[in-house]
Formats: sequence, structure tokens, C-alpha cells
Amino acid sequence: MKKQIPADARLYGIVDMGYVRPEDVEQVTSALLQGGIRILQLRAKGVALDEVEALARRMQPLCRAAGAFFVLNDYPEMAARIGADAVHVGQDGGPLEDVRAIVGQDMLIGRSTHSPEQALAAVAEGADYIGFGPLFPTGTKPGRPAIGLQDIATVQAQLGDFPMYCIGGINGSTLPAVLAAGARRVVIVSWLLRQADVAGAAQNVIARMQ
Ligand code: TZP
Repeated sequence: MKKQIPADARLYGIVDMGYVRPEDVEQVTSALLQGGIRILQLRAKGVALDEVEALARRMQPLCRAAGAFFVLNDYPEMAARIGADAVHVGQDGGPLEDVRAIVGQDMLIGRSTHSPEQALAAVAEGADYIGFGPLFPTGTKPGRPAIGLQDIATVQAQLGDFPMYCIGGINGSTLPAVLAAGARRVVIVSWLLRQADVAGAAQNVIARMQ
């Protein structure tokens, strides 16, 4: 049966191989989990597929042991092969019914969205959660225009309790404005990964979101 993303999984972490050395994957994964993150993605743009799978197979048991969802970015076939909890696809990831046909009924599907229209379309298409952003310009997704904070509250109101993760340029300083704009859940990538105390920083963000 398909699992639900818990209401208290407010902070979504990403082990992004643009910021993490391959040899540090276990350490960074463990720190994020220790900080209380319960939904964690592997994002490995430009990495050879066999290496992505090897990284995923190293992260996944740590997530499982912590009771956290393991999400694979981009590769539905691989997600199905390794039994990930979720696969995340971009706007260029094709129709979600095609993704669903690959991953089966039980896996969660996340979709990146960059406008209110895309957000509503992704939900109508069968996404189990969405990313919404980038709110601010971010080096993690260079060239992608920022969409600002003004639509968060309206879209979240339209979606009710549906899990909508605001993303892009969120850090300790921008978080208050993001929450004040109506965000209930956030993804933080580079800022968390750059902290000296990754677990402590994650814990602090989660506490600020209660
Ligand atoms: N999708 C929209 S913005 C983004 C992705 C993957 C990157 C967010 O990264 P950061 O470092 O938290 O700005």
C-alpha cells in the first residue's frame, strides 16, 4: 500500500552530489537524518547511472533505519529496481501516468513545479507531493527564474493538506519570510549542506517550523 508523507515531515533534505563528495554520502545522510529529516532525496545530476545507483544503495538503508522516506531524483526505472519510497521528476520528466506505470502503485511520485498552474496540474495528474519554486534565485538550479513568495498562500489554500514543499534559496535568513508567506513545508539544499553542524542546523529549522 502507498505510504503517506507524515504531516510533520516539514523539512525535506537533499543529498545533492553537486555539494557532497561521494565518499561523504553516508556521513551527510546520517547527519541530516540525525537532525530529524524524514524525507531525503538523492540528487545526482550529471553522474553516471551506475554510480547513481551505487550512491542510492548506500543512502537507502540509512533512511530506512531512521524511518525516513528515501527519494530518488529523476530515474523511475532505477527507483523501481531499488525499491525507493518515492521518485521525484521534473517538468521534463514526462506524463505522470507513464512514471506511475514504471514505478507501480505503491511508490510516491513527486513533481517539481514552477508556477501555480504547474502546481495544480501536477496534483491533478496524480503527484503525491510537489516542489514549488525556486522561490529565490539559487545556484543549485542555475538559470531557473525565481517565482517569489506571492503565490504560496493561494496555492496552498487550493491544495488543502496536500504536501507542497517550497524550495529554492531557502536558508536560515529567508525561512521566516517563507513561513510568513504561508509555506508549511520546505526543501533546503545548499544552505544545510554547507553548515558546519548539519544535524544541528536541520534540528533548528524543524523547531522553527513547529
Ligand atoms: N528545484 C527548484 S529550486 C531547486 C530545485 C532542485 C534547488 C534548491 O536548492 P537550494 O540550494 O536550497 O536553493
